[in-house]
Amino acid sequence: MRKNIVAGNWKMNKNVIEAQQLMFQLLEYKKKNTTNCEVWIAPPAMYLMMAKDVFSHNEIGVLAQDMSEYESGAYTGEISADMLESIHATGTLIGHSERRQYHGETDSHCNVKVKLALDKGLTPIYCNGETLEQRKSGQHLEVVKYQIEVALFTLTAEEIKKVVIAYEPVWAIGTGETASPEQAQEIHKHIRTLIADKYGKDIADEISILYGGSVKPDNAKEIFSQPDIDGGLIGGAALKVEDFAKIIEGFN
Ligand code: G2H
Repeated sequence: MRKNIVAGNWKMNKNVIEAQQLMFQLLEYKKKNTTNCEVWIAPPAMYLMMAKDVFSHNEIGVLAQDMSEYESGAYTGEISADMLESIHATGTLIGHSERRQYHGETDSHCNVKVKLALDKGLTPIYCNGETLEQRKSGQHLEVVKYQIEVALFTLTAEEIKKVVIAYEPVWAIGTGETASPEQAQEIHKHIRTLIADKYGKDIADEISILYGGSVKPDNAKEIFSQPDIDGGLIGGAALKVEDFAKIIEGFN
């Protein structure tokens, strides 16, 4: 059975005091409550070590928001797969639309990063999704197909089983606009079918596909109830423990 996952992407938010406070609030919540999904967070890179200390018994998985496509060397500002492995991170986001938009990341870069992460035993959370223009012109299924094929279809069956996919329509990110549960389900099913056609149904059924884009406490349950949606990648609503907890409880 594939995993249900709720992952919080903190993006570039919180100073060190605020970050520590939220981590302890999350730890407290996790100790007091049984959750029906895995809970992961992706804090800014400079707080990853702190997160590993706070969640010392792996109560909450710790993800990077990005990782270098290079193994090591003169790449100022970058974080390597080896560094993430050495702190026992759970994995890393790869190809978030904000990385694509502001840092020129492409599906080919993502393909290299996914492979590097897997080689180090990290879980890659491969983010993809169409823009508003692409949806309006009816290209969304084709765009997502291309993204999945380029970034993932060089992997072996054993490798792709370990990938988590996050479908995040760009038009729904941080805009307050959410894809309807039916719109999201359509794409999630499309992604699973693409994987089934290439690797077989058993493999496709093992892969967790998360939805991201303005998930909030009041819409999480309905989104998570769709058959091919296995959780969420949460941005703004992951910054307050009360909101994040309600989203996690969408699986109760
Ligand atoms: C999508 C999501 C988390 P938000 O980027 O990655 O952000 O929930 O704020 O739309």
